[in-house]
Amino acid sequence: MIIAEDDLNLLRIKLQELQHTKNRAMSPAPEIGVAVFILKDNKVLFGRRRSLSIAAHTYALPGGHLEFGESFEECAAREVKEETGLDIKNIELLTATNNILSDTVHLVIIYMRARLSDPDQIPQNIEPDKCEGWDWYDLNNVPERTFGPLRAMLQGGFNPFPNAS
Ligand code: 8DG
Ligand code: MG
Repeated sequence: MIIAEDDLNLLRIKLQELQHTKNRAMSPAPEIGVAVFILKDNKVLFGRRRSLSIAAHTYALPGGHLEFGESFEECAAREVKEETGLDIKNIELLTATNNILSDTVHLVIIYMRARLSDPDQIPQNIEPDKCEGWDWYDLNNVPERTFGPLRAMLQGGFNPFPNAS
């Protein structure tokens, strides 16, 4: 039987998710995620997640897990590049949240902000198995199904823009 490359990728991602879920259940530990508000004019980049084990089908910021030995800024630049192809600059730490979502899921999320190195760059959907696509959203008009902790933060008045009152 010949398996198409796309199906193989999907299988790989499913396997990774299963492994993640299994690890969480076997040895629960906080996970460190880095999520990046990329600011362009008065908009922010969101992508709709596919069926990942956490936050499936919700809109979230580009980002991922902090790797061993990595700074927050390095992680932000790497994840943004891997997921969107964009190069970012002026990467700054904004805040962190501690989200205990269930008996097995405890996320510490580091929120960063950044600007596009070249403002004309267009986001590409480099990991189509993980994301349905990227788009710029006004913060007053964020997608309905934004990932819970992120939505709560924004609804609570958090604003990633500098000089926001
Ligand atoms: P990796 O495991 O390949 O390093 O990264 P990933 O596959 O891109 O990880 P991810 O699920 O996108 O993100 C890492 C963790 O951060 C995950 O537990 C979910 C959590 N997270 C939030 N809010 C956000 C957000 O706005 N964007 C992203 N990408 N992740 C978020 O709690
Ligand atoms: Mg990600």
